[in-house]
Amino acid sequence: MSYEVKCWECGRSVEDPFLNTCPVCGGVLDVRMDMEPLKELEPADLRKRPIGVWRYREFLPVSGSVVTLKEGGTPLYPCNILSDKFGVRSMHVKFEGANPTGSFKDRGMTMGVTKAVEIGAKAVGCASTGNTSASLSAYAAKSGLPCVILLPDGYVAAGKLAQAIFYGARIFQVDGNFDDALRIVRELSEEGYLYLLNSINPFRPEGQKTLAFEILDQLDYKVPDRVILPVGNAANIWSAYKGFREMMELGWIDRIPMMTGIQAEGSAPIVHAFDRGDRDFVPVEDPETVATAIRIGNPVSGKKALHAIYESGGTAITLTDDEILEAQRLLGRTEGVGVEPASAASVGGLRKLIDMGNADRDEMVVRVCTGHVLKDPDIIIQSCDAPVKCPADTEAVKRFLV
Ligand code: AN7
Repeated sequence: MSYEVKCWECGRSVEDPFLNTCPVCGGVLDVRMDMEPLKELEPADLRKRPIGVWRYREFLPVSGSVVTLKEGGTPLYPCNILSDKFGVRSMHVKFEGANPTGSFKDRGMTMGVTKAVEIGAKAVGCASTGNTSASLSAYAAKSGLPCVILLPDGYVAAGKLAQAIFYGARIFQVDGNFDDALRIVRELSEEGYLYLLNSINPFRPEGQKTLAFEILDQLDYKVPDRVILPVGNAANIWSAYKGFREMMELGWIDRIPMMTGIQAEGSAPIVHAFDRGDRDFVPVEDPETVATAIRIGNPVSGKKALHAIYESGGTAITLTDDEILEAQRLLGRTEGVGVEPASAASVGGLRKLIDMGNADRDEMVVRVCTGHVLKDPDIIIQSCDAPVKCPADTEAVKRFLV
């Protein structure tokens, strides 16, 4: 395993592992694995190990021991009832809610916290709409590193906040939104208070790219036509694209799925840029959506995400909050898969793309559902029918049943 960290904008090599932007041009960084040694591998070699992030360890920039909670290896559910309903040929859900802390963030954190330990970080930290903090606090606990978390006060779902508190992180609820919290934690990291583990950290997407590896592995290297993901800070769609690219470089696949990003209408800088045909985006000042996970106006990986969408021939669209919540219930009530609102965006997104005539019914589609329904119990209680209150009496219950 050998790799280089390079500026994604100007191409300069960056040696200092504590940096998360280019010291010369300020661009975002990117890890480039040396693909040559990987050419000796075959998919069958990897399959000797259990499925999960570390099945693909030769693709990851780490050589020593790892901080792991056995992340990844999440189910890829065929959704036959829903695909019939939508009238599409084939549709799967990659259920990332089945990760150790209930979201896809664990793929990045096993990698990122492993790196933090390797380079001798004294503390780790992040800003978060919730899932990043839930994940980092668990991996920090496992590694023994202190953990500092900044959250937008009042906009983090109860399950996620409870997790971060539970695992023992030091938590600050900032009087501002996610973008404010990220600005502060970036300054703290520049001043040496902590090793930053937001997705601007170049190592985190390396862990997250295993999402693409697993999708291919689980489909026996048959390439889906389209992969749909919710987009917030925009690292996950980039990471998945990167995973597909690496498999193509090795010749294990011959094309990349159309990377399709879904944002909430009130929080959609990437979709606006895509609609204009731009490769850069204008931040949204006051992002708003019921899907608090993706309530982000200034996505740090926004340019990378746009690159992934354009280069793969994909697309980006918005959903309203009502469409998101409807899709969430639909997935739960037809397929038995419980996801949080942000994740449901990928489900509602497909229906809308078909209605708009932007997706072919003949496509083989994988929708990535990034987080578990239990992350945000309040939204379920608000958006679904309330249970019936009744006396402790069989006859009374029977009357309600008819
Ligand atoms: C369930 O936790 O940004 O586009 O701070 O929790 O890679 O940011 C969460 C994002 C999608 C968006 N689905 O992924 C955070 C945070 C869920 C999420 C996203 C998030 P990116």
